[in-house]
Amino acid sequence: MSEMNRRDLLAAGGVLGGAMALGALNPGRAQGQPMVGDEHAMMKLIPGAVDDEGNWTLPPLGYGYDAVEAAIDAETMRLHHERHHAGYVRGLITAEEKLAEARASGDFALVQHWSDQLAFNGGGHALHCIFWDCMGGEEMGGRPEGALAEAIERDFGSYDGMWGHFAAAAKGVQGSGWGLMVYNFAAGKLQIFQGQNQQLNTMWSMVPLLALDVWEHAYYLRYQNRRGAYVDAFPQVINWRKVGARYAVTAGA
Ligand code: MN3
Repeated sequence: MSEMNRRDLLAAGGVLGGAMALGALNPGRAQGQPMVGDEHAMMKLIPGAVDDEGNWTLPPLGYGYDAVEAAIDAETMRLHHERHHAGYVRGLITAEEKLAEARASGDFALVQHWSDQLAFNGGGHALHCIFWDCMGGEEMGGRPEGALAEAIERDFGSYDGMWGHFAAAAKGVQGSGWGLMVYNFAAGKLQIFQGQNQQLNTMWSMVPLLALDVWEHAYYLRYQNRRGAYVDAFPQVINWRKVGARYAVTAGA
């Protein structure tokens, strides 16, 4: 890894500790050990999802609710973070508790229900952590740089090609969901997906790098039903350096 990438990673919220190498893909954590330390850098692909003890938690945004007004109003950001995202964290914890109870009792009558809840709320928690991390900071509104910019040219032809595809996908999600630019580690390339709800339309071999929430709760106060205007405003608040930091970890760039 180049010194530039290492610096960018450390700047990306200070979340990506020293051992950034791909060895982090297989941290070999012993049962019961807390999930902390440099060997767990891959966990930081979902920034702030767990606390220092490895428990699911609602992470701070890392900027004020009014910091991304160019695209999203402060009240929407506050409600989205404090209520919607917090609700997914509670739902994720509850689902895990109920599944632990089922294992202890041997009664798996509700395993389908709680597995659905685990996927929905766990997907919601992970994607919101990434969504917040894609925005804000001094660099927001810029363009991809370095290894990520090269990968975008390689896999989409150009930045404009990528953004045109991403925006169309985000605007075209049927109902509630996400626009997602991901790193597909099965093929070693970038792709764009249309997430449905919080957990559907995945290929299981992907790490979201850029995530745009297109549930109505993400934009309705300012934009009402004009999802397209919300998507078109999003580039003004994207922090590509943080997106690039996630790419560097997943691709080993
Ligand atoms: Mn949301």
